[in-house]
Amino acid sequence: MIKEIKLPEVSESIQVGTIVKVLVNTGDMLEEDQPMIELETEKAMFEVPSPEKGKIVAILVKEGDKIEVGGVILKIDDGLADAVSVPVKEEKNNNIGKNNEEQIFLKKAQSEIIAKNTKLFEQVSIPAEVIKDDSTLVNASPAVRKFARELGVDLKDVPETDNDGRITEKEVKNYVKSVFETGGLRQVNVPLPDFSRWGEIRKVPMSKVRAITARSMSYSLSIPQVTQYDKADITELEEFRKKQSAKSKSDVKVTVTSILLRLISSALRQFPQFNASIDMKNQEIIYKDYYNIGVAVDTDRGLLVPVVKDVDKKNVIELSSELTELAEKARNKKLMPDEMEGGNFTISNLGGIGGTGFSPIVYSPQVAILGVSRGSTEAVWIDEKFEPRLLLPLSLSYDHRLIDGADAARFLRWVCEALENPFLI
Ligand code: CAO
Repeated sequence: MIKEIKLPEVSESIQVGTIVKVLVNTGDMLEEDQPMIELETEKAMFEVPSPEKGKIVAILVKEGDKIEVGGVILKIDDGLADAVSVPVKEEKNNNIGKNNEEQIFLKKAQSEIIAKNTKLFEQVSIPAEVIKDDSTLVNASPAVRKFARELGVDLKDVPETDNDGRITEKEVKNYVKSVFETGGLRQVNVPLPDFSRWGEIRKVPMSKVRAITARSMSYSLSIPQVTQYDKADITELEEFRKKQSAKSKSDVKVTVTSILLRLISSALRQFPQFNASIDMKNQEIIYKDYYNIGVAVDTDRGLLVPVVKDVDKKNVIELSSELTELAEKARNKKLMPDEMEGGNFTISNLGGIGGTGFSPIVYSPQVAILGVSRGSTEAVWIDEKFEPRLLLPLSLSYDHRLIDGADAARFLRWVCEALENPFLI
């Protein structure tokens, strides 16, 4: 029987994505859970596994296509029944558009998408091909679109508040007002000079991860923030960590970052304003009674921040193992959007690479982030003489609208003292 394999819902907040790579070919035997495509969305890039097995008889998408949740990715023959009723010619390659049947499937899939969108977004004219720009998925009248364009507002950013399914001029105005009230600035697209005047250049399209990072960093840096620096003496901690790792029967390596995760969750409990968000519109501070911490992971696609959930309920070994798994998933494009959501605080450890200090950018709406640089041996004046001690440079950036400098100094000192007393861990 011929079956359509559709894009499943991967996260409530994701409705559309771009196909980065098609990982299968027509004629392949597709196994259950085998990755079919690599999908890039506003939140993450990940592989989409097949929910069923069967022989691939048609692939309806190609690299660069946009696809909505429910859109058909490919068709399989599960070999069970009805196979005779749908004659399917075997494909020699996955060249879209060359085979008549595929063209029919493609047309059908496109018209399904268009019909769905036309119904949902009556005022929007969707191009008669696969959707090119996801801002067209926002339901708004041409007048509101023009108004938003004139203000430099991306309609995707405007929250729809009166639940009638359409963005109104009032909602655009309220959004602009809130952007100013929260201190967030829109990024201005300053025209660039013609760099080719001075030599050869290459233009490469920005990846989704880079585009999202650029947008979220610009917004986050518009928040008034300050960085507090300190150093923790981790001489004893390192000895303890090495002993623990040597003693450990499992493959799990206790790392500086996993120890910090555990300590930071305790610090957040001690200093609740660091585990909060600020709501300028409603003039409220939202304190969170759960402890989810993001960890910046360096991948070949750029910075990704998976979130370790309920850190306070896990020990250092469990945290080490979960962090290793999340970092691997991030590097292997296996991280799902919900694994990057819900963080209250972020740790960015660049110490494995090097550096003596840096000021991380608060990942708004979080209010603080801890930067960790490379630990190194320094001469410290102790009991009337210099002693070689291993010092770990820490930098805490914080949202100064909610956190005062003295609070930040106390928070960071608390973390340093906890690191200096490893028996507490
Ligand atoms: N000082 C000195 N050495 C450090 C260190 C530090 N601050 N942090 C880690 N190291 C060492 C570890 O001890 C380990 O050495 P050994 O192999 O001898 O034990 C080595 O560096 C590698 O550590 P790791 O990377 O395996 O483990 P981790 O848990 O400390 O870090 C992770 C995990 C995911 C944070 C890290 O791999 C990573 O991706 N860091 C980059 C984060 C980043 O890009 N931040 C920038 C964000 S802003 O653009």
